[in-house]
Amino acid sequence: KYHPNKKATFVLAPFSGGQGKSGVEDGPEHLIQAGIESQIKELGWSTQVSEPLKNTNYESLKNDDSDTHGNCKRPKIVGEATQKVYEAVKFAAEQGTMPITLGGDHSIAIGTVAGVLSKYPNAGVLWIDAHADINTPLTTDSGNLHGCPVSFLMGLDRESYPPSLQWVPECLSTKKISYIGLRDIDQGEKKILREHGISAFSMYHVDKYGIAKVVEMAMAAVSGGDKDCPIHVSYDVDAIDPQFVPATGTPVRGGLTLREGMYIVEAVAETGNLVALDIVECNPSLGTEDAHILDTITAGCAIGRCALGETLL
Ligand code: NNH
Ligand code: MN
Ligand code: MN
Ligand code: MN
Repeated sequence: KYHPNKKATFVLAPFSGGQGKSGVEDGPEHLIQAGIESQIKELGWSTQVSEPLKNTNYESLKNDDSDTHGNCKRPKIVGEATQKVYEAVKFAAEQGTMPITLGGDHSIAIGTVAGVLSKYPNAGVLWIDAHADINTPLTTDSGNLHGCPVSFLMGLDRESYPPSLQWVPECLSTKKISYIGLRDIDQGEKKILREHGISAFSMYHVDKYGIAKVVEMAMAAVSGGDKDCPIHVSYDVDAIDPQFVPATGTPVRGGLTLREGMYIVEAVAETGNLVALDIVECNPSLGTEDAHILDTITAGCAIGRCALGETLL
């Protein structure tokens, strides 16, 4: 419904400053090398590529130990990179194309979700992840900002934000997000989820109801009764079990099967309501053998194809 002309923009976000491990900045290049763009073209989409971070070397700035704010690590580069991603995603959406953002760590979703919500203010977000990524600068233990994007988008604990992230619009309602795949949530995050009544389907719910019912319930939760509600899927590949997706920074066992992971985006594709997709946290440096890298990157490509309609007859 939203993209009858089948135009997509690949927004490349080779950024790793939202967490400590290097290599995740190579995710976009590996996905492109593996053919994600040509695979989506084969599905009838025309594509273009946007590289908002092209002229900045964040990797060289990553070791600046003075870049901290309270417990938050590297807020300056996270603030700058996410703002660039925001502008690129916003522009891609305003042109009437579907932004497909390739990360990079999940902090970049600060930019993607804010960009998508500026074009589609009532969009719902499906956050597919082993983690809730809703720590605030006051609750984070690790200080890694890839564990915090959702709280910034909601404006939680706003007075604690580093100056470099004060540009982030308070754009995401606690009623417009639903999680699928959760299994490693920090205590402070549990409290936030509970206090705000945020919709969340953990692996327990996937086992209990099955993935089809869970996706249906998650879409209903973010749509608020609107059958045409636009949907942004922010897909952290660590939602899928590390036996299928091993090359990622914070693997957690007991995750989605590869088929369950693909089903989620197939079901969203079927509604015609998908307006944006992020594929994040592929870290090719963390495979201990070549097959680990290949499995991870091919799973990332499969998520992209399924979301853009591969399995629709
Ligand atoms: N909750 C932890 C933190 O805030 C882990 C976050 N790691 C992720 N999130 N990969 O998706 O640091
Ligand atoms: Mn590198
Ligand atoms: Mn995660
Ligand atoms: Mn994440």
